[in-house]
Amino acid sequence: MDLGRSLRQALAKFTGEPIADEKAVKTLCRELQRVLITSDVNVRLVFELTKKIEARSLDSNLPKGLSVREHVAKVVYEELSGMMGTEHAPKISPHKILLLGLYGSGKTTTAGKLAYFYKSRGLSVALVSCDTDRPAAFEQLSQVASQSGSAFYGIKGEKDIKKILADAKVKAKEDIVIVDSSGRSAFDESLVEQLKAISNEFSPDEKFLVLSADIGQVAGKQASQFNEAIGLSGVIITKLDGSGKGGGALSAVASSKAKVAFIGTGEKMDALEPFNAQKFVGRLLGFPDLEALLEKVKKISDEQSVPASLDDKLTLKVFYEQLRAAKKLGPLSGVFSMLGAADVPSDMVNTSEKKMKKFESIIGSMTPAEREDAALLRKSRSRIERIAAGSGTTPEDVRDLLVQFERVSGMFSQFKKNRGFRKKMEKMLKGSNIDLSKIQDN
Ligand SMILES: Nc1nc2c(ncn2[C@@H]2O[C@H](COP(=O)(O)OP(=O)(O)OP(=O)(O)O)[C@@H](O)[C@H]2O)c(=O)[nH]1
Ligand SMILES: [Mg+2]
Repeated sequence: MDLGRSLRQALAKFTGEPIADEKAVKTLCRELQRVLITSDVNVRLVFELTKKIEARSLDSNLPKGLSVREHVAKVVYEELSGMMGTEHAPKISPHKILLLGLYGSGKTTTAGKLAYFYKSRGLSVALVSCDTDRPAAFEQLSQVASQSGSAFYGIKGEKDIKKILADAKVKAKEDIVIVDSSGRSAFDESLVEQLKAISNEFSPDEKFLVLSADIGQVAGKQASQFNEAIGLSGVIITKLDGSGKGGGALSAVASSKAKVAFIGTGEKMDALEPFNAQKFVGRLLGFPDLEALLEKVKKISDEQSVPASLDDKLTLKVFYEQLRAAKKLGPLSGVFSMLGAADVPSDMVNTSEKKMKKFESIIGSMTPAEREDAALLRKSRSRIERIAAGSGTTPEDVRDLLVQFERVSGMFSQFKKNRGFRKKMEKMLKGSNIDLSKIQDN
């Protein structure tokens, strides 16, 4: 089961709802619960998350320049990112790293990937084999070192960690020195002893616990155990590419006292990246550029001459500017897909784009006086015909725009009396697909 796909489907279902109201938000939250619990996210975390999403989504104080759908998408993105963790900025300067963890978690592979990571940032790297227990560990790390183009140190068959590390200390002049250690089938005292001994000899700057995403929320418990016993600088979660439990592993570590530092997303040397929860969740939700998009929306709405107060009148001119603002955001289809509504039938997206273009040219063909006072048009068939001819549309199209505009104006004046305004506006928006919710007083 693909977490990203399920999350995108849940969000697309919401953005495709006719009305983005309380009921739709509740349905979205239930859907998110199901998806996240399937990804082995702890049930308590899931409920905390959806409670926050629900409360923030239904908050009637919409941030400036956002429609309800954009707002909810942003809230889901922010809360999910918050639950998955934070951001790690790796030190790109000489330092020493110890990798530790249970059997098969990916320590040795990760040593190579980290080496590759630092090498491609211009640092020289050495790998040191301190897995004195597993017979083939020495050869495996030596291979990984040559794959990643790094130096390799170790003493084959040597069981004494002190000797290995003393030897490496003399020989290794590289910027980054990474020690690979033995695994265990479970957390135990003998492993803690061994890791403490390595720490004493090697004095690592970073101690990274390597965990496989397969273990899901158990990752939280392991992170806590190792953190208490030896003090971690971070956790590396591997095999995120093949596991349906990645969400569970990441969120569990985020809620422990340890933090995710890197994630592994494949067996190849380049399949490792510093963890960034927002980037990760953005990718899952299918809008890697959400922040950029929202920035754009905000910038444009700041530039707009939206009615400054409730006493201002909504004119066709403002309507036109709103329309232009929406167009500046790029093709609507792109905006839709960034909001996770990739599954909206393409003909629906195309129709609304076409309609927007028409509206824009119709308003462009009006005189300034007509844009200020739509009543001039309502009464005059000849004006409507002139505008239709000037914009290459039909009088029907012009009337269609006037009807839309009137519905919006009607709601705008109701806003003065009615706090439930936004919900009605959302209903309206469905028909035009123009983001008129920007016409508001805050
Ligand atoms: N798909 C995938 N496989 C991975 C990833 N990281 C490691 N593996 C695979 O996981 C298996 C175990 O990896 P190792 O690096 O040997 O694990 P280890 O922790 O060193 O294991 P021990 O030394 O036995 O404790 C190998 O087959 C790796 O190729 C990853 O991010 N994605
Ligand atoms: Mg190993």
